[in-house]
Amino acid sequence: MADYDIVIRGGTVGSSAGTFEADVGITGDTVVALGRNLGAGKRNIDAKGKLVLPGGVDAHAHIEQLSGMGVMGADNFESATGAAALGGTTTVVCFAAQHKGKSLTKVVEDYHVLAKRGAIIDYAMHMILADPNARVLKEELPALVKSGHSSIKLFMTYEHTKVDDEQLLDTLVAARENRALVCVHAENNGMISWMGRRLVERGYRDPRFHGPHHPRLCETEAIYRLAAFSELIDQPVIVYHVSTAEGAKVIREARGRGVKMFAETCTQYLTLTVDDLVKPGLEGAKWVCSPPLRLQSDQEALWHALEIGDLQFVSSDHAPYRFDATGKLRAGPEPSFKEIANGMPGLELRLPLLFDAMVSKGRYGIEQFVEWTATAPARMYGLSPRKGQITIGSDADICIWDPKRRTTISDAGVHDNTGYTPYAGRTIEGWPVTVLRRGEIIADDGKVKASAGSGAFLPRDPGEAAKPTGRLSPEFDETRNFGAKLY
Ligand code: DUC
Ligand code: ZN
Ligand code: ZN
Repeated sequence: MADYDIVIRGGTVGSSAGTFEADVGITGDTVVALGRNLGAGKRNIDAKGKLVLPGGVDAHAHIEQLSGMGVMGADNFESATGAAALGGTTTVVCFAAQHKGKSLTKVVEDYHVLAKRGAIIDYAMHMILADPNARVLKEELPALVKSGHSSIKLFMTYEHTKVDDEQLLDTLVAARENRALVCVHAENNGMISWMGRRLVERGYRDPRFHGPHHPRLCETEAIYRLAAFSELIDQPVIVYHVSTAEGAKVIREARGRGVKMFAETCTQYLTLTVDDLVKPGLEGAKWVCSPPLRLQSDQEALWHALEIGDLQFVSSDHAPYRFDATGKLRAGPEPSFKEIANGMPGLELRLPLLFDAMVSKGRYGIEQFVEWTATAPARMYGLSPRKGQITIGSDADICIWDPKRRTTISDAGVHDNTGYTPYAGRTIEGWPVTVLRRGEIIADDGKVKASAGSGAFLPRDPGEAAKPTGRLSPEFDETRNFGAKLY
């Protein structure tokens, strides 16, 4: 009689607290034992010389979704989450995206149909609100948060999805009342559109002008404004994809004065620079994302901000567009940088690239890698302890890493639907060779082993992060003293 369904034997288990030698016993979909010389498993996986790490949690990926520029991404749930599994990610938080005039409830329902049909890894959903009117906030939002969609995403830029300051404030109040987190793409829309117009009017159309199109100050200003709004309403916020040293500094200052502001950066802002946009012809379009890629010195500042806790985790911002008329070149064969779809693929390579940059290059330990790519995002978004760690009672979402395996990245070697990777030609060390999701092997040695639709929806209670501080700004106290109530 076997004691467990699966035992992963002899590996080095990694957690955000450190590493230890242990076998991992799995029964059904759950981790039930951690210890030396565990009893028999129906299946035994030899992990000697390997790392046994929690499956990655990617909390920011655009899948089968119409973008803020009105472009459909290249991936469906099956292609995106199959690629994610091959790269060691077992949980994704993607976006049910409302566009103006649409019912949020219907958007979420429709998105569930797509996810249920295609997902190979487990998934939760943020709700993008492009039209946060009173009906949406009062009549639709409360039930949607209760049914496990406990985070809202807002854009401060992009034509189809941007909200103005008052809409942002209204949404922060509604989030506070319903105990939901608010995640924000923070860039100043006016600066971007003014800069874009001036550049194109003067004939500067090449992809390399996408850098100056989004001046660094557009991030600094928007994060500062968002922090002020968050402070006024006392509503926690998460700043998405911080790209600059100055952006990280504004977050540090806001946190220093007690604002409950959290933040992520993304793989590309740690591993690519604005020089990658400089390529012959339109090739640079593959590196157009927003915020744009920045400088080497920003990479250093972002690592430092992660180290000291001003940023808490690293996502992919997977936003795949093919290099053809369905995606990057949808505006015709000679688009200006303004018309190029924004985004790059990232779900599959987020963990291998970060493992290489952090662990293989000796810059950080396994504990930081696990914390920033799995444990922290799971905790932040109310998925802990089920996801993001290997502990007794957690889902058996596990990657067995060969820390020495060297891989040269190529367009042909990646598995999503984009048709290229911005990282082609790089050789990296460390790869997740076998990946389990809820006790089932879903990827092994470069092959997806699970079927489309086997991923499960993860309803989320809001985590601790979504709790307001309770420190109301003076205006609200003052109005209360007059017997008035603003919210
Ligand atoms: N930025 C991107 O580059 N792509 C998706 C959306 C975003 O904000
Ligand atoms: Zn964004
Ligand atoms: Zn995004």
